[in-house]
Amino acid sequence: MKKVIICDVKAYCLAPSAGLNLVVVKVETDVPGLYGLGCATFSYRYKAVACVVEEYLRPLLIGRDTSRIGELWQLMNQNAYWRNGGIGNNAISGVDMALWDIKGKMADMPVYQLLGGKFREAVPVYCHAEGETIGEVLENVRRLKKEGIRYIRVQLGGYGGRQVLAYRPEGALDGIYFDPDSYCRETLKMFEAVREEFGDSIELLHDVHERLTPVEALRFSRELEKYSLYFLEDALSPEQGQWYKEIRRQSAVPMAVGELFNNPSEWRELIAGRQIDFVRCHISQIGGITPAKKLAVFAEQFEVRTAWHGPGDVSPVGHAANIHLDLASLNMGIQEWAGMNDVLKTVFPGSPELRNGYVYANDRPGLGIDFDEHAVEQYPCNDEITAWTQTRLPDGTIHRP
Ligand code: GCO
Ligand code: MG
Repeated sequence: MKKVIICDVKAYCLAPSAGLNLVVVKVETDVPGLYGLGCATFSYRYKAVACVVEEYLRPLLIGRDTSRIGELWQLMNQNAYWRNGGIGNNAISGVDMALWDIKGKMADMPVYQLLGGKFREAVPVYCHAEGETIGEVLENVRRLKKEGIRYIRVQLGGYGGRQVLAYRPEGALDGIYFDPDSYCRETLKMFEAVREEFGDSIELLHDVHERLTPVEALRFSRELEKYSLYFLEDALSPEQGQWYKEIRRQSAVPMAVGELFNNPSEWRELIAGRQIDFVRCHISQIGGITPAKKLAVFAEQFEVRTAWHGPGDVSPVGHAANIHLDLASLNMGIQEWAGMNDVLKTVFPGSPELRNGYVYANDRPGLGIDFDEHAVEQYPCNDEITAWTQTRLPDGTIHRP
């Protein structure tokens, strides 16, 4: 088969929705009209990712054979010697997904076919119901249930619950204040109210977002058992992962872990040690489809399921990659779905579609999605300093977000 050669690699940065910066990578080839798209979205460091793509990966890749996806992934991963960092991995992901897109177009097949074909016709998803009051949360759960969503993540207030400013000492620094104790107490009341109204007609999920200390997380997991969660996400920070074995020993709440991880090796012990139940990676953060597929297969050996990260700061190209992987993975558990508004559907024609609780990929070759490059001017990126991650405990101590 004639080799198809990489002729150019470009990064496009834009914020078409909710001020969330997206990074889309385009790999162009020596075949007129044949190109691939990938997601390299690290919203808060988008300029750094685009720089790695265009200043380092582009010269490394021009002239190389698009068909050799595995070889090129390794080449990119080790080219800077130091590896497995978030910025480099996102840049690699953009190219990796684009190469899978190109291969699918050349084979005239959707990527899920290249990954082994469908296990299901569509992907079950979970959506977010949140609110500043329990009443608001219940209202959003009712709305999602009416739309046919069966898996619903419920959050009272932002991550870590509602802001608590009452206990700050004089001169305390600005930030997003939260109180772990009131977060746990109020969240338990929220679950009581949700189960009271909806019984077991819906599956409930919740994201601790790494905000609790290990013993707080252990206690919280045990108190949550009566509400039969589908999973509890990021009960611990990545740095405290060793505690999962203790939580597993004392609690039957399914654990979902990993959106903050950069390298599949971070899951190794958690999966092989049977300490967690779902892998939650931000696929561009670990380097794209190539490592994600390997991780899914490894997890399958232990009946750990996938629950790929699917928030607003994943581009529709990244959501398409999630869906293709989901369709072709036996151990797909659930897919997070932050939704796709009309602007995103216009900028990214062919985006996967949500219908009655399931997301459908189209059957076009490759990832089946396109990208309107002119949208970059129309939707410039947001360069404000990231505020929501400046989180603090009641006494003003800075705390992980
Ligand atoms: C989730 C995540 C996100 C992240 C966000 C960071 O479970 O979807 O926790 O909400 O916080 O992607 O920008
Ligand atoms: Mg999360």
